Amino acid sequence: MSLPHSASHAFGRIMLAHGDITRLDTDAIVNAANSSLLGGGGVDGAIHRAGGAQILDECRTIRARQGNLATGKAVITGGGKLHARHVIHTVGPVWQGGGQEEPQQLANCYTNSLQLAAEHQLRSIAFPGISTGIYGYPKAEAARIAVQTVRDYLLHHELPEIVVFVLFDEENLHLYERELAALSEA
Ligand code: AR6
Repeated sequence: MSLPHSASHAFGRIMLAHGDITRLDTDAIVNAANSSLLGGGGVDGAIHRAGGAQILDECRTIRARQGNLATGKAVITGGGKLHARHVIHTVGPVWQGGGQEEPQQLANCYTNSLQLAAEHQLRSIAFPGISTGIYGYPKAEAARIAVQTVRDYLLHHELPEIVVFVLFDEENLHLYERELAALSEA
């Protein structure tokens, strides 16, 4: 997937794609990892399967150096066999009803991933719907936080130039379309 096949725009820098994030050739794709950094199911499993052992090796090295990755933080590895040159691994919050700082933690995932991409001079980055699978975050609320956090970041930063939200399921795709349409009308 070289370009999002279903694109919407907000300020020309946010796009939507429907499908598998491992097929994107953005400078980085973001992994919805867990704090062990050692892989798992969902998009994490798909990225490690498609990217091969190099990504896991680098994750192990990072883990040996700094231990578990805290919720909301992000680290970067190479992309292994992926089209993307880098993977940014971030740990979304497990949904516990919303009173355990989950909204702020989810926003931190997006902001910290974008900052890391900018520090590495990356021009394009693709995000999955962090926490909206196994971690159980309500999808509508997660879409709102993702779009607003990225929009706010882009207003004040030149890099990354392009942000792609890659939605695996149609429900998420429609929620993001709605959020972006609301931004355009604002
Ligand atoms: N491309 C894009 N999006 C995907 C893909 C894919 N290939 N596969 C799934 N999704 P999840 P989480 C969507 O469960 O909720 C792992 O075990 C999926 O439909 O991958 O943050 C980790 O190791 C959903 O909308 O991540 C953690 O233990 C979104 O990606 C835990 O899951 C996130 O779903 C993290 O849970």
